[in-house]
Amino acid sequence: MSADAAIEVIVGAPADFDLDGYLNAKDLAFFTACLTSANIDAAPGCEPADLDDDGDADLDDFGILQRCLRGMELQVDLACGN
Ligand SMILES: [Ca+2]
Ligand SMILES: [Ca+2]
Repeated sequence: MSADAAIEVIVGAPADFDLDGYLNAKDLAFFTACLTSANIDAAPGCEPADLDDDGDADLDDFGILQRCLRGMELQVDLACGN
């Protein structure tokens, strides 16, 4: 029961690209590797970095990531991207 609850927390967390339940330097590294200019399609494999779902991985998406960034010790807040 508790294992299911833990999985529920991790799945769907905005910007937690490696799905470890934390938004930290590893997720930031993934995003910065995918960062492009506005209106340029995200590179193959970089689709998760398109946090606002408009096809690119730009500074708008980074703004969402920044609101979610909490460091190594805290689990991501599922509502942080709203
Ligand atoms: Ca993560
Ligand atoms: Ca985007």
